[in-house]
Amino acid sequence: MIDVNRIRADFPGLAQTVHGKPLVFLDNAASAQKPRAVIDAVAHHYAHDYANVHRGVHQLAERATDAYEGAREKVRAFLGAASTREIVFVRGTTEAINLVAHSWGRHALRAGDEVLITEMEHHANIVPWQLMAEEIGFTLRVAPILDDGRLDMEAFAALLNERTRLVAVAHMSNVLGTVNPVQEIVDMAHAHGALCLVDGAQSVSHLPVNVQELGCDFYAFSGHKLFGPTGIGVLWAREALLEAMPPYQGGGEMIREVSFQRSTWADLPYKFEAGTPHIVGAIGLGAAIDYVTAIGLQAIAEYEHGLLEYATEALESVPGLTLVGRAPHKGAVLSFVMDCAHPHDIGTILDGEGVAVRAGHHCAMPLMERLGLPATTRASFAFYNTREEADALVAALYKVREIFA
Ligand code: 7TS
Repeated sequence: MIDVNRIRADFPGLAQTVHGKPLVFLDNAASAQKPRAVIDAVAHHYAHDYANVHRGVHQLAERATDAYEGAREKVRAFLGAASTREIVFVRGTTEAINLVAHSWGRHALRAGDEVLITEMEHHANIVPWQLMAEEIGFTLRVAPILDDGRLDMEAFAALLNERTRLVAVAHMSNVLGTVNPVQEIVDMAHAHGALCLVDGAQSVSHLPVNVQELGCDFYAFSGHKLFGPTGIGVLWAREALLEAMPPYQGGGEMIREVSFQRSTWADLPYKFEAGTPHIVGAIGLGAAIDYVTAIGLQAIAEYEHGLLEYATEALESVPGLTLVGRAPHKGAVLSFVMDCAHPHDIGTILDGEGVAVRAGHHCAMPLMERLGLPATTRASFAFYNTREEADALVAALYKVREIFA
């Protein structure tokens, strides 16, 4: 069970007022607040153990390397991966997908091949494929969604064929909250000889993930949405795939030997970690993983499901408000529009009431076009949010009605 008051006490960022009102932070899908454990791990490392990794012969370099590689092991266990050789530290989900598109894509894709994505993808899982499609000449295909925000599985199945080489799909939509049936999608992709990349940016902080159980081939996520630092994220991929893929960036750390004639590559995962990495970011991410693991992702998922049900019913009571995204299996993301006000104006009024949400296209412009909306307002919950905060959101929305309706 989640003891939300005890959890809230761990997050110093939550205990403040904005515009004279208690902060109600409902912008977790954009980025999450940090627990003291993460802040302290980062500060401690900079204060006591800081040095570059892998190269020094001295005590601090050894401590920094141990902490950095220790974080990699925490990520491995968190994802249920077979080996730390499969855990590549990157800047975030965006860089992870670009790495796959540029390295695997350039190596494996040919003109005439197809990459299949969905209508609910974030720009980070659209644009890298467009860039590579332009270069290589493969075709980008898009599986549609149903009106309630579910993926249209029949249409998805019909789009799979012998030319499909990769299916790249969000585990959970950042706009609709939809949780996609990833295991089924992976099985369908594999049955057609295609690989499957899962964009886990929104899922890792809300539900248990085990890459070996999912059976996918690539999994990407960002540390900052998992209560860790910005600028650090993870690409997990099967070892055999990473072995076959050429380096993404060249430089220090990623080589075995360099001469002016030719260079050879370091072992996994270092082949994909050119340059000095975000050492302290990785250590902070390790602390974040320890934190959420101690609470338990299953307990988090159950608690947030209760919040979602409560907030959904509360928002439905607001006259003139329409929820966008009603999939039966969804995370605690509530996008909505109101008949009386523009999403950005709603966001501004809510901010005045202390309620932090996001308004706009949420980096999913093709999805907004499918929905026939220029923008939505989005309240996204984390396990430190409460039913009282959902009530505060609703009260602030009544204020919006008072002002605009
Ligand atoms: N994929 C999904 C599904 C996302 O929600 C995001 C970020 C990304 C990829 C990119 O992650 P990044 O850490 O590399 O930027 N989504 C959001 C959002 O919904 N609001 O701000 C960022």
